[in-house]
Amino acid sequence: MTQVFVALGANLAEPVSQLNRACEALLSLAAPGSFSVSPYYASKPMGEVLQPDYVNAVASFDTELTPLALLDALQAIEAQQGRERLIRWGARTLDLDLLLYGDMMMESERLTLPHYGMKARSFVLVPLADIAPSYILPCGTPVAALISTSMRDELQPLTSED
Ligand code: PH2
Ligand code: MG
Ligand code: MG
Repeated sequence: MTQVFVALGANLAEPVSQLNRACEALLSLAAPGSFSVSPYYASKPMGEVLQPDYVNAVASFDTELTPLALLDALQAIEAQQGRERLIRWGARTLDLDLLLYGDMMMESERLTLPHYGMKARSFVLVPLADIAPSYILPCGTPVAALISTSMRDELQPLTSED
């Protein structure tokens, strides 16, 4: 059994509902009692593409799936929720990025672990630290050490009324 972290992001077709649905689907991949998800945050789009704001969160669970089987399962959930791969870094109904698979480090055509961009993204680090405050990345760096005040300022926590 391995603890994994998955980043969730959506900016089309009622993003909060997309994340709620995705959590239901992720729960079905998780060992009983192991699933947790961070609060949801609104965040400005990173990158050059003009697009709506995102809703982002991070989930964690234990699974018996191998990294590639888990990647397949994540992509199947994206597809179920209407994901179309049109423009790189463009708007999407649901993006599920595998951030961490235990301490595994790997680089292959389909999958890089840890996720290549995670150490610089507020919308990944802040929710990750919400659910795993003392987590130490496979490179030895504590997640908390990568979070600056300005990163927190980039994110707007959503309340249940949003
Ligand atoms: N995902 C992208 C591109 N830009 N910006 C934010 N704020 N959140 C995302 O999840 C995001 C993004 C491509 O995966
Ligand atoms: Mg992705
Ligand atoms: Mg992504």
